[in-house]
Amino acid sequence: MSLVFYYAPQSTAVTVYWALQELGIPYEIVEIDLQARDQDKRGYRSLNPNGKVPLIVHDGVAIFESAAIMIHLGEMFGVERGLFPAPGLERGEAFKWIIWANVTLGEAVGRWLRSGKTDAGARTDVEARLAILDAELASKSYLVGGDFSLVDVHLGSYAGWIHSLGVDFAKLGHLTAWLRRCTARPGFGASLAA
Ligand SMILES: N[C@@H](CCC(=O)N[C@@H](CS)C(=O)NCC(=O)O)C(=O)O
Repeated sequence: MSLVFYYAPQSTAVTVYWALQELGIPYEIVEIDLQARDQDKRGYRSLNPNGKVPLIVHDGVAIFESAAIMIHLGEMFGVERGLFPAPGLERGEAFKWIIWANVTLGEAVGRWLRSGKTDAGARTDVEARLAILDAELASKSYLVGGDFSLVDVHLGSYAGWIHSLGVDFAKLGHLTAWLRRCTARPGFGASLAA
């Protein structure tokens, strides 16, 4: 098995870095210097025409988009390690939350950031969508299947980033407690230090 992970610190790629720590599988890491615009080099664009990180190349197959990478790693390596649900209803829930983060939550965050954080409506939408996650976590310790999984890695990484942008989590007690549980894991610490 060969797995090459294209990474940049303080980027969406940190999510995948955390997942790889949890999985404990061997991989080669290639740092893409976004300031130096390594992502525009022809060799990189031939693997990811979007010119963005993260990207993995698994046995010669290039996979971009953090949600797709998380699902792929979960299916291939997570099930046997108890970090991703087997095919079935919980697998459907895993897809639901990972896609929701990138599409629905991400849409509001992107709109808010593109306005230079001045669009109050977008900010309200970010908070309303985080409240959906908070309500989900009112009755459970982790998002899917009762135990920590790559779904928590994906959404925990995303939620932590949103918090760092200055969104107040004071009213989101369940989300905050879950985020503390997730980010206490060594894999999270390692992803920040990388
Ligand atoms: N939808 C993509 C977004 C990836 C993305 O926006 N990556 C940023 C870093 S956070 C990037 O590589 N930017 C470089 C550029 O746009 O030149 C994903 O989830 O993987």
